[in-house]
Amino acid sequence: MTEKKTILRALAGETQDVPPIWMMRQAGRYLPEYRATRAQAGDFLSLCYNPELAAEVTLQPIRRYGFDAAILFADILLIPQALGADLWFVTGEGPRLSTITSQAEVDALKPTDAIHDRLSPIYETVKILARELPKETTLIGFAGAPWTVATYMIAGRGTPDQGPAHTFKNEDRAAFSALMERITDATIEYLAAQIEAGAEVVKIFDSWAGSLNGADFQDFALAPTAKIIAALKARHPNVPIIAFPREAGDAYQGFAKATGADCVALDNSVAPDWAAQHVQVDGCVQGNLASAHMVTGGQKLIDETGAICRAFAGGPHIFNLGHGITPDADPENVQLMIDTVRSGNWRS
Ligand code: 1CP
Repeated sequence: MTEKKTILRALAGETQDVPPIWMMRQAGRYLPEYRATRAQAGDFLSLCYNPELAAEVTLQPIRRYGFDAAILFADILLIPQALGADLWFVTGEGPRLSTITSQAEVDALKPTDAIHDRLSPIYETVKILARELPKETTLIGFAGAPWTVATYMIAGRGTPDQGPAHTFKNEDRAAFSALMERITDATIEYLAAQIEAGAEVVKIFDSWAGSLNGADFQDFALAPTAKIIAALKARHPNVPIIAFPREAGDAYQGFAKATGADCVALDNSVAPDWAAQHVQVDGCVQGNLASAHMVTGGQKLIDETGAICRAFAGGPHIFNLGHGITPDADPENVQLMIDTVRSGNWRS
């Protein structure tokens, strides 16, 4: 056995008796200690840009649960802000941004080099975490994938169907492609800086990949992710990368090979047995318990957690939810999920 951390072993392709575990949005509103620190910071963005407090909320779920990985506390919408978009959060509603709907607005964005002016506190958070995390815990940095980030920059908010982004893509392909390129370049520099500050793994969140089909999926979900991964691998060949093309469906198959990702994160619309056969054959997978179980708990949580562990037991697997935990989740259900995974009682 190597000394390597459990998450890094899974990402290197090792099959383990018990899969390592962490949870999307593990630092978040379901935790009373998170709500207290967020109140101390004043608001969500002030929390993101305060390295001491952002490191504190990143560490809270590690202290409480001993997850195998910590994910940097920040947000995918900090890149638009670093590129010059206005960004604010409306309490109870979500993010709002100035919109982009023309080539002139794309041209007015700040140059890629300028992003670090805004984002340097995030690198400071990473440095604190690299120092303070327990030796066995892996530090994950992240960014949004270009398509998902573009959907927010174009619409100025979250949308149920990413309608404004599809309209812009279909009506002004040149300006849309220019925007995608600007985000892609900025994301490469942002993730490289996180790695240089101490992130051991990075994850690319394409939350709205599922709204792209056919050639659009190839051009705007797969290709930009492949470009980011190639650029990062050229500079940091030993840093593993997790890609999350959420709700990609059949297009999960082959995604790791086509993009160079070391691991593909699965949402809970994917059947674990199908994914073991068609996705895990190419390497590590992460996922994919429905986050609703963190609200409802009980025997159903235990059964579903076990079924996922069994389905992926023949290959490299990192246990996680299929999407972020929600604010109405019960912290005790998170403990039940972890205990179920680590007990190994799910083995038949
Ligand atoms: O009120 C609060 O405290 C803010 C809630 C919150 C949190 C905890 C937001 C606002 N962002 C975050 C942190 C965050 N966001 C992390 C930190 C690390 C962790 O997982 O613990 C990460 C990785 C994200 C990523 C993120 N932000 C995504 C991709 C993943 C996903 O959930 O699909 C997306 C789409 C966002 C945008 C965003 N930020 C916040 C909200 C409420 C949203 C979604 C808005 C919408 O679509 O309407």
